Amino acid sequence: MVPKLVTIERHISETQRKFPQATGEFSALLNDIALAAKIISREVNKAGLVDVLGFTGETNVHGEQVQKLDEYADAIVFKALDHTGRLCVMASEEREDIIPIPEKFPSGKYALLYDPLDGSSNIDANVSIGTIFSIYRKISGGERGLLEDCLQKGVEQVAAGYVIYGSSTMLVFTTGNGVSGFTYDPSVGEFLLSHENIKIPKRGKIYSVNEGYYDRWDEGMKKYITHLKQSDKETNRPYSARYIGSLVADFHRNLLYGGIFLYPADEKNPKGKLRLMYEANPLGFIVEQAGGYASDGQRRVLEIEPEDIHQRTPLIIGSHDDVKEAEEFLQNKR
Ligand code: AHM
Ligand code: MG
Repeated sequence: MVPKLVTIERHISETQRKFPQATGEFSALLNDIALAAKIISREVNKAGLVDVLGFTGETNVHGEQVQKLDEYADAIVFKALDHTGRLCVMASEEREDIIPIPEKFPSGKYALLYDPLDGSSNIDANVSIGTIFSIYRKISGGERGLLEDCLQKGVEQVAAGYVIYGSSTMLVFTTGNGVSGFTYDPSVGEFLLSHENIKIPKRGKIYSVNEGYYDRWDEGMKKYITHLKQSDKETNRPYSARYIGSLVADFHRNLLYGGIFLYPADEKNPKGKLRLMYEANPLGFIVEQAGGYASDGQRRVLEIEPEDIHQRTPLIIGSHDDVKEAEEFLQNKR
């Protein structure tokens, strides 16, 4: 049987027919992001060969500076999208300030925020890493984008997604009509629909947290993790512990199997470690679209009013009932 081949473009135009309110304007943007993903994926897959080929020093075989992969990924995303006329501004986890669209290119209606290579400290061990992105509508009045276009609450996102560079490369995204997953087929150079309408189980049996920090946690957090380890047939406890230390990979697994990921505030990181704009909001939008929930322990992540593009937040994300239960512990209600 010949399989149904659905590319990102086709999927978006078909979604548009099902949901007349969907505009399909993201088709081109997502395709440009997919192009960046293909290039980053190629480089990530070569990472292990760098030593073998002997160009770990300052220069590569072409006499060019060898960039760190995360800086390279940052530049690729920017270059794949700077000239399209669809974006008015960008912001990257790798850069201090917002990134204007070069004057020579037209300005557009959207702002793109991205974490070019999350978990990049894992590259040398061949662990899966990812690119995360988030798209907002331009709200400022002038022709070019400003900081205020980037500094919007997560509920204002119009699209968000991530690419996971794993045993295969996948692009998972939402434009507000459910979550779709595409797997990259390098032999044809296309991302093809492989996971339609992803839904996260209401309750999982996996917890993902860096338990090495146990001593730094507050009582509520300690009590919650102890609770997950205690046996109880009805609620499927004890849960299994799974922590890769690479957010996209931990999140992706929990999205498919069900489970909860926690990076709470602790003594050393009173605001948590992860970034609201580049990590928590995009994954929060995706998880909610899949039927899950994202919290900072006290409130819904998507409703946090951002003050700084690099601000950190505690992140508790995953299966709906698990995150709600964790909130009860973190708010000392249990
Ligand atoms: P990065 O943005 O510097 O790559 O850090 C983010 C990563 C996440 O991928 C992961 O969830 C977290 O840091 C792990 O932190 P820790 O090593 O403290 O558990
Ligand atoms: Mg990151």
